[in-house]
Amino acid sequence: MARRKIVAGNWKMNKTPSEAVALVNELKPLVANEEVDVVFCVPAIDIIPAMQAAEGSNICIGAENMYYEEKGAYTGEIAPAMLVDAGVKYVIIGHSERREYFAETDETVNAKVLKAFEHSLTPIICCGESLTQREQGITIDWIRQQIKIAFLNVTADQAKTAVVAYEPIWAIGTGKTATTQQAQEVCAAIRACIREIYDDATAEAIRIQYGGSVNAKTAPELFAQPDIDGGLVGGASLKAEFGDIVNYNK
Ligand code: G2H
Repeated sequence: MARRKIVAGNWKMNKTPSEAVALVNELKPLVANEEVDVVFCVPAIDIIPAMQAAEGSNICIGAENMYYEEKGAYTGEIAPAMLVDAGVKYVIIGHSERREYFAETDETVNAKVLKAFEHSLTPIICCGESLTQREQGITIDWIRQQIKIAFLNVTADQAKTAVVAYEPIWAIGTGKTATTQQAQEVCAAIRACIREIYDDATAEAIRIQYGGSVNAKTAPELFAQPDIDGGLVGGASLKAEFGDIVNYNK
């Protein structure tokens, strides 16, 4: 069965609540592609107003992060139950910016992935290599390690519903997109790794996105690759261009 494409915006630390409402209203008519799952992952404070603005559209509002504990004395953190109560379905986990600036590790990523599944949230699990790692020729080994740890103790049924985002760190916000071949090669290796951990059915069901300076020009070829099931889009998700990315097939 063909996998349904998923195109997610990652707004990062951009847009106040009122700006979020304005952006959702602007993009709503532009992203109305019923053949694609469209997700806007927004800052926590924007979730509720963005969700209200998106009502009645095909836009699903997601979160950019969550904590792996249920509740308690964790000042500044967002609990999974808070996201669920707000109506969130998707949550980005382990973005390279979280790993770099907020000390997230493969182990905390795994804890968050398990907690997300416990709450029936769909994790968008990020992985990616640095430029040095690519130049050293260890990209695939590195990604396989990230995937194996992220999926520790995750069941096959859970893994089937997960989304993995392959984001080469050197391509994030730099304007350098990985070539289509580079992106497809790593996404195929991720699927092969999932096949090794689980089975064919899980590998065929899981959705793998490419992320890293995706734009309206690069999206059609990237999304046409056999192992790329959509994109995680940063900069270009904050403007009308996101509509063209979502409508890559039109
Ligand atoms: C990679 C991506 C979104 P950008 O971080 O996750 O951002 O498209 O700006 O490179």
